[in-house]
Amino acid sequence: MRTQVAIIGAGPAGLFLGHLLKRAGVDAVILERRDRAYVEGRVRAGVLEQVTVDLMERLDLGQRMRREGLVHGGTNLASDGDVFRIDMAELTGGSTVMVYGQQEVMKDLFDAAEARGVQIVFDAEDVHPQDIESDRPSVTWRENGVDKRLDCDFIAGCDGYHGVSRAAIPSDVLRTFERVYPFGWLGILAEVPPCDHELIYSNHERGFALASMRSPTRSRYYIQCGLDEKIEDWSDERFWDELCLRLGPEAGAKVIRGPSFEKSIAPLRSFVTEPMRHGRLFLAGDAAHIVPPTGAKGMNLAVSDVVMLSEALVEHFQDGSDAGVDHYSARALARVWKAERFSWWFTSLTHRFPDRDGFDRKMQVAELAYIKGSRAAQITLAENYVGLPLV
Ligand code: RFL
Ligand code: PHB
Repeated sequence: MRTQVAIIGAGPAGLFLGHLLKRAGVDAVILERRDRAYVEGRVRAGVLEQVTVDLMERLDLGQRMRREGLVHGGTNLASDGDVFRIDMAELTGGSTVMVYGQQEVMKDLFDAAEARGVQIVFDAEDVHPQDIESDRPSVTWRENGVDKRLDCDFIAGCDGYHGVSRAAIPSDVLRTFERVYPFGWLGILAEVPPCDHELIYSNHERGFALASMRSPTRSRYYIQCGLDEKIEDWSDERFWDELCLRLGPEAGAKVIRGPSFEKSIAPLRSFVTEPMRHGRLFLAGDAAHIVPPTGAKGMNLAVSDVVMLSEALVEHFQDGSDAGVDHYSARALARVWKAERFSWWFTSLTHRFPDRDGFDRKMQVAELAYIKGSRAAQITLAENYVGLPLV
C-alpha cells in the first residue's frame, strides 16, 4: 500500500488531520490500534475553543454542535465558597467557548469520515514508524495476524501520550520537559441538570472542585484527589458530599444529586517534547505534549497542531515548498508553551498542594481576591481561557 501521509492514531488529532488532508486532496490513511467504539467512548474534554469551533465549521461538521452545544460567554471562580464570574465575552471583545463533549466531536468526525471516504484502519496491532530519517518512510503493522506495510512521504504521529511515534525519535534528539502534580482528578458523569448554567472552578481548603456539564440535563463534576486513592472508596454519596463542601454553601446548595454512570481518576501532568518533527515524522497533540485539564486546553492544542501541520503538508504537496514543513515544530511549540503556561498557572492557583505550607495557600487566596477585583487580571485569564489566536 502507498499513500502520501500515514497518520498514526484516530483520536481528535489524527481524525481532524485526516479530514483536513482529504479536503485539500492529499492522500492519507489513518492507523488506529483500537476500534471506533473504544475511541468514541472515552469521556474526556468538554470545552472547545474558538479554534476548534471554527475548524468544525470549516469542515462542514458544525451542524449538530450548533444545535446541541452550549455557548459560554463567562466562567466562574470560587475561593472558599465565594463565587465570582469572569465575563469572558465582555473582557475579550466577544470571544466565547463551546461546551460540546469530545465524545460528540469524535462521533461527528467518525460519521463524516465514513461518508467522505477518509480511510481508517481499526484494530491495527503493533504499529511502527520505519525509516523516518530517509525520504522513503513507511509504517508497518499487523492486521488479523497478517503483516502489513504502508509506504508514504510523511508520517503524522497522532497516537497520544502512550503512543509509539514519540519513541521512534532518537533519544539524543528529543528533549522533554515535565511537571508531575501530586494529585489527580476524580470525575463523574450523572444524568442531572448542572448546578449553574456556566462552569465553576473552585479553590477550597479541602482541595479543588470543578462543576461542568455536557448538556442541560447532564452534569460533569470533578474533585481533586490523592494519587493513591481508589475509585471503590468513592461511593456516589461520598463524592456528592465532598463536591458540595468544596463548591461552598451557595453553589453546593444548587447541586442536584443522582447516580453516576461514569467515574474515573486521571493523573495531572505538564509535559512537552521538543522538537515536534524529526526527519519525515511529525508529532501532534498528546503525542507531543500534555497539559493538566484545568485550562481545558488538551484537545484544543491537538487541533491547533494539526491545523498547522495540514497547512505545511498541503504547501509541500501543492506548491512544492518545504517552508511550512520546516517551520512546523517551532510554530506549533510557540502556541503549545503559552497554553502550558496558562494550564500550569491555573492549576497552581486552584489546587491544594499537599507539600506546600500556609504561606502558599495565603498567596492563592490573595491572588483570587486580586483577580476578583482587577479587570486587568480578568482580561489575562479570559483571553487565555478562550484561546490565544493561531499565528
Ligand atoms: P488521544 O485522544 O489520546 O488519541 C490518540 C489515539 O491514538 C491511538 N493510539 C495508537 N494507534 C495506533 N498505534 C499505536 N501504537 C497507538 N497508540 C495510541 C489511541 O488509541 C487513540 O485513539 O490524543 P490526541 O488525538 O492528541 O487528542 C488529545 C485529547 O484527547 C486530549 O488532549 C484531551 O482529551 C484532554 N482533555 C481536555 N482537552 C480539552 O481541550 N478540553 C477539556 O475540557 C479537556 N478535559 C481532558 C479533559 C483530558 C482528560 N483526561 C482523562 C486525560 C479532561 C480529562 C479528565
Ligand atoms: C469537562 O467538562 O470535562 C471539563 C471542563 C473544563 C475543564 C476540564 C474538563 O477545564
